[in-house]
Amino acid sequence: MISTAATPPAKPQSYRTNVEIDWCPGCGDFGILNALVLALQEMKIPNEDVVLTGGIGCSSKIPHYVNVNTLHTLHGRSLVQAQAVKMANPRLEVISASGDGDGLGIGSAHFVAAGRRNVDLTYILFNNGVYGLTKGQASPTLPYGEMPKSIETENLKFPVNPLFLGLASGFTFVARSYSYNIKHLKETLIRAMKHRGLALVDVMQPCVTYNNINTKEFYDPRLYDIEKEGWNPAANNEEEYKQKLPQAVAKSMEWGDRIPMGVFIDYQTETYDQKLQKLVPDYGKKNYVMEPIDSAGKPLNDITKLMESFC
Ligand SMILES: Cc1ncc(C[n+]2csc(CCOP(=O)(O)OP(=O)(O)O)c2C)c(N)n1
Ligand code: SF4
Ligand SMILES: [Mg+2]
Repeated sequence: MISTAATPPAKPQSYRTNVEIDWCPGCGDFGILNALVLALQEMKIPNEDVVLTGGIGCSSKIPHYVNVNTLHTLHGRSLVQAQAVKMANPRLEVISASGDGDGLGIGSAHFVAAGRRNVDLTYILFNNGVYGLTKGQASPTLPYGEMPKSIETENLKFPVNPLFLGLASGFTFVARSYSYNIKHLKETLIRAMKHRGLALVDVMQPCVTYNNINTKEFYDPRLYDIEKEGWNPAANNEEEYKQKLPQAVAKSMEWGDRIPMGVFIDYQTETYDQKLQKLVPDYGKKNYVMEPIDSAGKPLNDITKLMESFC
């Protein structure tokens, strides 16, 4: 399903829709919605220039609640659609939302493939350790041996660490934040959107209905900000990146009495569209999706040459 922001804004419009939110009261998803809306307000990006995609899950319903162009896609495909949108129209600010099941279960191959491309967009991972929408089964991030109240035996699988996998796959901005720390989350989202390249924001997002272990009470005393403890994630060239990456990986592995949050790596390097520009001379200069069409959808300009350049 695709919807577009209502009427063109004469003045900035609210970034919230009137769609009724059906998340459980107290769900960490509300904090992510609030932080995203505040981030868009602060960046003053026109509603019609933002595209937000979601997969399937409680978290993936967020496109319905944000007044921008939205795509509610297939399970595990949020990042796929987001990359396609950005490549078709690099002018847009593209954000992809996904649950830990959506993004790291069924969507895990796309997560890794996206890291290898480095398309300029922001990926928000709602990390609650469970499949909330389907009644709390263990998700790929649930720690080994844990048994939240929604499952009948302890988790027999080892978890996927989104930060570690993001760093290993090549995401050029990797961060963690927390849905009950709106200020940190809003600022992290702004930094992620300003980053030129693929940004991952792993958000600790308690599911108050099914996960009675990874709760607010669990995270509040444990989360600490690595940047406040002196870590500088900036890598401005390949040499700095190679030097910082192992340290960022080591930090990403920390889990226990202290859980790190903040930006782990912020590497400025060539994006996928910059590489495409070298192959397709007009790419990025001309906005192909804005080419005029007639009422039957036929292009009014001759685009034969353009199509040939993609073959
Ligand atoms: C192809 C397919 N397989 C399975 C499902 C069932 N399903 C719907 S949502 C979901 C998992 C959602 O978990 P997560 O992505 O963590 O989102 P949350 O609800 O926790 O926010 C599953 C398995 C589906 N909709 N489509
Ligand atoms: S089931 Fe969990 S993740 Fe889904 S809305 Fe309720 S609290 Fe949030
Ligand atoms: Mg989940």
